[in-house]
Amino acid sequence: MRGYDAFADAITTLNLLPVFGNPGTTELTSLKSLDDYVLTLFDGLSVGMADGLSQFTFSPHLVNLHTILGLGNSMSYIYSAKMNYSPVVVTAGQQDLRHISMDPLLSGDLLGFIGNNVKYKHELKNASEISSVLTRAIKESMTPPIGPVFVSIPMNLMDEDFSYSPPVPPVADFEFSNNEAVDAVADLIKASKNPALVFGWEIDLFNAFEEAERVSEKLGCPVFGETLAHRAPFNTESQMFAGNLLPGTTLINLKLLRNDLVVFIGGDVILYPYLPSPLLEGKKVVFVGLNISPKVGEFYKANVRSFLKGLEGKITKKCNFSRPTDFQMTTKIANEKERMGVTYVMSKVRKQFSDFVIVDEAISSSPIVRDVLGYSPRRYFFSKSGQLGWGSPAASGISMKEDKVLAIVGEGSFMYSLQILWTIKKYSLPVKFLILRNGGYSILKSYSLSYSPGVEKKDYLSFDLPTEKFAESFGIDSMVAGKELEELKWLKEGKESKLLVVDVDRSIPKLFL
Ligand SMILES: Cc1ncc(C[n+]2csc(CCOP(=O)(O)OP(=O)(O)O)c2C)c(N)n1
Repeated sequence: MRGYDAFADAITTLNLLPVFGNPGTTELTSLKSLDDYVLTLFDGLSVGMADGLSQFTFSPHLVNLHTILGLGNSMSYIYSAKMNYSPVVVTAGQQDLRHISMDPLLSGDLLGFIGNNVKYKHELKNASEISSVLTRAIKESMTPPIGPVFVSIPMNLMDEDFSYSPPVPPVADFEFSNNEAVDAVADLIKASKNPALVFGWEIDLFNAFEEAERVSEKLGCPVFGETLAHRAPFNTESQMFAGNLLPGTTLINLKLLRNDLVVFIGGDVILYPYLPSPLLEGKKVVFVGLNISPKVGEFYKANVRSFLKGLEGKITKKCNFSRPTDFQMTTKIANEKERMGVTYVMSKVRKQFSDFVIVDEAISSSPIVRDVLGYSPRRYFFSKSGQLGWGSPAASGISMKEDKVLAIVGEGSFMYSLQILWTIKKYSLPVKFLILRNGGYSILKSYSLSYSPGVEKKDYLSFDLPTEKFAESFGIDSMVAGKELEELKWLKEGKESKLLVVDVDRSIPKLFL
């Protein structure tokens, strides 16, 4: 069989289709027998789409990039996939090996270039490696810590004739129970006076929401969401939910001031910006999970779902926490209406889009998006890398499997991946966009006010973008919302992609200490 037929058969058998990519001459031969292809008009967008889809389906998806150039344009998306624990299989063409010693055009050290941003990388040495290397790549991507992998494909191998054996799709097994962890954490809880639970994204990954809620109700102690959770850490409708931790040591310490034990389950601590207080000093801290790498305290490796099932039978009531009713919320919403505050806007979004997957790249508004819209299973995605331009392709990738997807994006961030609108139109993807337009890079102004006063006034941090016109030029229907936000109903209707711009409050939010 020819290399290109083997490549097509292997990725079909391994359930990796469609191929997301942006091809060049070094990839054309490998694509000869493939039709299920999604074109993005900027290389990184194909990684962003595959990232969103891989996370949403919890299965690997494949990207085919154009040698070192496509790889270069995709590096921050690959880094995001790594930070998001997303099993993306990245492939790229390499120059013809028969003249590689001459450093021809479109050749380069692809493995060196991708560095440690993937967990496994390999350049094919001959076509007969196709099945085994792709199978291994998938296995590696789905072994905790889950993450992207890379295979470089020298173009001449795709024309090679060889005897092909199809791959056998590997089965990922995450039923990693750990009785020692259950006993140890149960003992710590028993010995503590006032424990707190912090849940993280693995609750969503392993669908352990019910188990998490049962354990927290039985214990009666407050539950917090991990800092900058990139997926839903808990059901926020629960009376046990006490809010999200914010990513500064001092802020975390203050929230957990009265707790002598903090149990992190399926989550981690991401910090930004630097604050001088040491993290949770003097407290007993323990982490449980499969994909996390805790920086302090004790750590037990376990699947959070089986861990919580085990823990439930070993704990008794410790506290009597129940979330107090937030009486100020209604007043806050009403007060914000005139100036189009984001809390007001999100309260309206919540009414219309409660059954939608939310992809959050709202940046300075993200804390409000989380607080007002809340979390529910497989309904919240965010990039843990801090990369702008991730949300729009990730939402588009998810919308290949889910009709109800709303990307909430800052107007600055939206510019980083504008070309995704072309892909959305071409493949009739149903993703909806809500653009929060606040006249510039608001979060940078907010940061400046706290840490570099004066910079917030710089001319380059403010701009006016006709975002609705950009959408129209790609053939995507768009509107600018009025004060009543009636247009949200229009945005929600129908399966075609639409974009709604909301001109929100331009005052600089106080986001940093
Ligand atoms: C690829 C990339 N480039 C630059 C940045 C730096 N950066 C972080 S937030 C931000 C501004 C975001 O603006 P916008 O999306 O309009 O949201 P806002 O802060 O106004 O809410 C920038 C430029 C980044 N995180 N990623």
